[in-house]
Amino acid sequence: YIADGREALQCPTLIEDDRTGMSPETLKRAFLDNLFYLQGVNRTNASPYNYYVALAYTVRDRLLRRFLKSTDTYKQEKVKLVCYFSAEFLMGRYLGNNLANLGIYDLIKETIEELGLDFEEIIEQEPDPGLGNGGLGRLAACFLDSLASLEIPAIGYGIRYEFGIFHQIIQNGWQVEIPDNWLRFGNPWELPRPDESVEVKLGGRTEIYHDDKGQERVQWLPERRILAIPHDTPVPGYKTNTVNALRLWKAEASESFNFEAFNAGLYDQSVAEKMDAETISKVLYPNDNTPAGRELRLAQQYFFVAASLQDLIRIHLKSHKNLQNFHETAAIQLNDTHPAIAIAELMRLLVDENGLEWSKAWTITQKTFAYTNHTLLPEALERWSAALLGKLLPRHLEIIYLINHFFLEDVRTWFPDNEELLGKLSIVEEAGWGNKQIRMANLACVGSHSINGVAALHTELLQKDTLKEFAMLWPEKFYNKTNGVTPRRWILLSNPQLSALFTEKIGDDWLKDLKELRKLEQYLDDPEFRQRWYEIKQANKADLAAYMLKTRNIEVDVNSIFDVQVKRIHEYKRQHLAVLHIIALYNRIKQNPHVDIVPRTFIFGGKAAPGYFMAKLIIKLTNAVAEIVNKDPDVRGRLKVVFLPNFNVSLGQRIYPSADLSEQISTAGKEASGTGNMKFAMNGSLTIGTLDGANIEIREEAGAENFFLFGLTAEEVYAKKAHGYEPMSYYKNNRELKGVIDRIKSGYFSHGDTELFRPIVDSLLYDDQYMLLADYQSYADCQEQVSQAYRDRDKWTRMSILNSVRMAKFSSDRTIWEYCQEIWKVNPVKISLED
Ligand code: KOT
Repeated sequence: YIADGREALQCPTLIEDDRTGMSPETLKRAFLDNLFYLQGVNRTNASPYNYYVALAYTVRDRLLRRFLKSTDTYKQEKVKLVCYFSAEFLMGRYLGNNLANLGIYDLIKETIEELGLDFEEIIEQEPDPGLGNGGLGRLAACFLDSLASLEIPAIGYGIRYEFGIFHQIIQNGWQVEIPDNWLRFGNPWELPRPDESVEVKLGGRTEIYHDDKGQERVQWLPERRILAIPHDTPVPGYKTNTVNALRLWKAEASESFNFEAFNAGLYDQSVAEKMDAETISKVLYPNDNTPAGRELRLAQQYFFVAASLQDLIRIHLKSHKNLQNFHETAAIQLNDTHPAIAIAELMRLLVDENGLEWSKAWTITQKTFAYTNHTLLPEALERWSAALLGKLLPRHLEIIYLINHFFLEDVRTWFPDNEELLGKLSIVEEAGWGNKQIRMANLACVGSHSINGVAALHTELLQKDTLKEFAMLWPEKFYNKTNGVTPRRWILLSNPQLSALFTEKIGDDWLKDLKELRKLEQYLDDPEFRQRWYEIKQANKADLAAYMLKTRNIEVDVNSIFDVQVKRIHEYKRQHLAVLHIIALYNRIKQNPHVDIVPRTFIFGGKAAPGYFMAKLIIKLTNAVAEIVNKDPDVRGRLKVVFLPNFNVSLGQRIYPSADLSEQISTAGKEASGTGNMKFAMNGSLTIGTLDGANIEIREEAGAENFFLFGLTAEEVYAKKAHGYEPMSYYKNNRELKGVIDRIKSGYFSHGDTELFRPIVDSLLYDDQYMLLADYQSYADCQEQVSQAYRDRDKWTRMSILNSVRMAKFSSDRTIWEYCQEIWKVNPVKISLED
């Protein structure tokens, strides 16, 4: 067998049954069987969605053997498991990814096409599972791919939200949110495991009692119990036998509770309680870089963390007699502070439920947890009011007070008489009027053996600023782990043509070791190679142009610069800085309709948190400018502005390969890392960016001469703020900038309404927290350099090639390997398929 893919699967079994066989005949039979017996349809009446489901099951069948083998091996070999705790996993569609990682993408595509079906159309049927907001959730997904690809025993723990991130539509230029009912038609990828359900307690009070030895102990008398039902999705590595699990918990009413109410004749009450329980995993909070602060959100966090810890303790006790060495079984990574309540929960489980001594339990807890911080924005740091936390989790509040008490006692012995330091380090913040707040970042720092930032600058600023007291206390706990993205989804799947070119020239080792791409630098001076590079970019642009025509009815010129900014909409990310520049170009054309401008297509995409007024107004402004610019005959196809609705993982896969220019223009010191910046560069986009987050490292790797740099540095931003920043002076002293802002003020983009965009104008002129006006001229000048560079196709193509082939550092394989070696202390485990 060569062509049947079994070789690629390294699967020695010779059974050619319908659920494992890889010959085209068997695959076709399996596919048609899944159409008929699982869905009750046949070739005459099947919908494209039916075909998708049939294919999904055909692929899932071929994952299961390795999935179970992986789980069994982990159990038998008592390996240390990497447990990624995250409230968000933004996985993107599974079908194409699983085919690619199994190494059977082409085989299946051909087989499906032999049946006369449209493979692309089938792939597009899958709802994009949007169980995350943006970078933080997508990072978790890239990490799972890398963990499995590096053969690391790992599990992702999170919430099976019934509704993911809302679907965004644009109406009259405004964002409108539509619920994302992604599970409506079922989910072929998940395996519910009701037999492994666990109970999660909430509310109530605590009580002191005496155990059989007369010891004084505390127990929690909860008010409610909720069932957590695990749903496992297999996560295959790229061409390995490792298939790890993403275990997401669904909340349901615990049967006993229901039953009692039912028997008491309180049928309606029992139904109400059931609905109440299910609310917990109902919907993802759509906030990025802002905390929700709602009781239900805290319930969600505790729910998945409590269920996951019970799961891990159950696994541990299968092969160990007690919990003394729990930290040798599980390395738990906290994806930001969202799961940080796990620290108090593990203490409760160890001390209250398993009778361990406090200090022993504390040592185990600290050795188990590691914390990743994802933001420097002070307002994004999670705090829970002690009153709210105590109401939902009374025992945890007591435990947090105890942790804080012992911690501060230690600090006092190390630094006597330093009340100010104590105040900064304290997990409990006294916000006045007896209003206590629990600082989750402080809890995470105290309860973990490792604290990391997600890019070099970010980690540096954490140590110097946000977490400086902790860095002073425990410098050895701090690590930098610059983010990365998986080249499987973000190059191989997204950009098949570029991938084919890579593989043609250097073989396919680059997919497991992105450093291999450096070998392509030898083709830099080869005009034929550059021509092919250029043609691939143009072909990808043509695909996106067709998509824009179809979805937005906007015609764009593939010879214009595709200048793209896709990411969550946030003031610190400064989408509106790009809009100011577009208006400046527009004004130049209006002043001189014959001015020579390199044609550009400005493409925006991203969601605003539904409660974030300014972000929503920025979307409206972008669309308002698009409306005027796109229809103005003076502009004559030189400028186009397109806001693509509902930016998500699937749309990202279309967009990154088609971009010429990647906009990474956050105020320096505000974007922790960014990961879109990496996806663009890998696909040959050039970056215009500030010295912020991972941009700095991207520029280092690509070479400064291949990066369009502008703007203040983080240090300059702080200095300017300290010396009293006056945005108005930039407005007064810069004629072009004044013209831009006056154009908005005048109501030109708002049908004469001078009030609509006033909040944006006022915030820029009187506050400008994110220093758009200070960076404006530098940005506009830099954009002029971009235009000039684009005029020289050969030069641009060389820069594009160098960006792409020098991005090895930003493979999440590199990131994950560092976490494994330095933080988790785990090694690969080979999965054998021999019985
Ligand atoms: C969300 C809520 C509270 C605190 C932080 C966040 C957060 C941060 N959500 N996403 N991030 C982003 O995480 C990415 C992955 O590390 C970074 O690349 C990006 O800069 C963060 O903004």
